[in-house]
Amino acid sequence: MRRSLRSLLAATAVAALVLPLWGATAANAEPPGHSHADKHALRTQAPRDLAIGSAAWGQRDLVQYDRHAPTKYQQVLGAQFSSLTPENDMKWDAVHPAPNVYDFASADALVAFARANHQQVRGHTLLWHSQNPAWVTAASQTWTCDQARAVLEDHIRTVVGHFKGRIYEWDVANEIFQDTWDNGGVRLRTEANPFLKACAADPIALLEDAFRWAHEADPEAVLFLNDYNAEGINEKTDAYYALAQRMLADGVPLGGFGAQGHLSLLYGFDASIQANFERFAALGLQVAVTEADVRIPLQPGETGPTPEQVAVQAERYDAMLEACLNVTACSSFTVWGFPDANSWVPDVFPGEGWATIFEDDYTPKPAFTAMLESLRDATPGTSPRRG
Ligand code: 9MR
Repeated sequence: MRRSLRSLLAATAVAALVLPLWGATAANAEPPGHSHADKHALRTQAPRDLAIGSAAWGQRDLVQYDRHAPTKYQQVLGAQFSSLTPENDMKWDAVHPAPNVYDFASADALVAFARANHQQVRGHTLLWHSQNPAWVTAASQTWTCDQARAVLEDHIRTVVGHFKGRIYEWDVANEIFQDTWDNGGVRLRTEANPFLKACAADPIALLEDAFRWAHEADPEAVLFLNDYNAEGINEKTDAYYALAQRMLADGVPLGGFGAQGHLSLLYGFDASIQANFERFAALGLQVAVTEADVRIPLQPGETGPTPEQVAVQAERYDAMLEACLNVTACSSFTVWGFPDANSWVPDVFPGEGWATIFEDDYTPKPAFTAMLESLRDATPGTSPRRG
């Protein structure tokens, strides 16, 4: 819902007053400790069974968890969200630090937190060019395609198998296409991604098998392609659309397409996100916003944005959510962590920040309020998963 800045700020002030009353609630389950849905929680206001998620870093924030004495962060995470995505805990370097060594401690802590708070978990991620352990980077220099396939198959079967029945959506392949500005333009990352590189003669065969291995390890999980700059209809999403058609024609268990949703106020908003979701949905796929945040360029010396920037940020978050709400195949909407102090943005984009929906003292921002209202206004219906 588009609202004036004044009404957004007023509504946010009200939300700030009532939010401390939250308890852990679930969109589709009796909330632990509460018999009434919390009207100020994103998860309870979601229509159909749209999952409302946040990234969380188990190793940093969830390993220490006492459900009777949660930290403030854990209270908010449990109260507001019905889905968690491990921000780092299920990545290669975290779960597979050495050949034949798997370490699920922090990912298990995240899954345990989710279960205690009646939350679902999105798995992230199995095939990516980043955050691979040093042993993969080193070994991949001499891999044949068969060797790369064997390493990837073992990893996927082991990791997906470990979490079998506890993950509802897996980002099997993350950021596998280059951008328009990369050397060679939009094409599969057969240089940066060590697995695709080793199998550069036929990278799609490897990719398709990655989905097959994941499906065999957990037939219930919906398997996603996921990328950034993948919100609107553009050259990159055209490439994904063609890839998805090919995979489906080949009988691959591809189940969804995820647009990460990392936006910046330095750029305009591509309003074709809904049309983009609709074309993937027309293929029979689920769609999702998987990593939403909206970063703001901050003036040197300023830690906060202008009121106008705050309002535009709220509009952008809300526009992504509305695109999801308007497409029934949209199964989950996930923000990429909170509060601002936990955000990846300032490390990677110096001079930009304030990107999440909660301030560092957990005051909800106008973006939160806009999303809460849009969820309340949305038409109830059935989900793609329940058909
Ligand atoms: O938020 C994640 C950050 O903590 C890590 O340091 C970083 C490493 O690349 O990955 C971040 O998450 C990324 C996600 O896994 C894939 N899409 C882009 C996200 C932001 O970089």
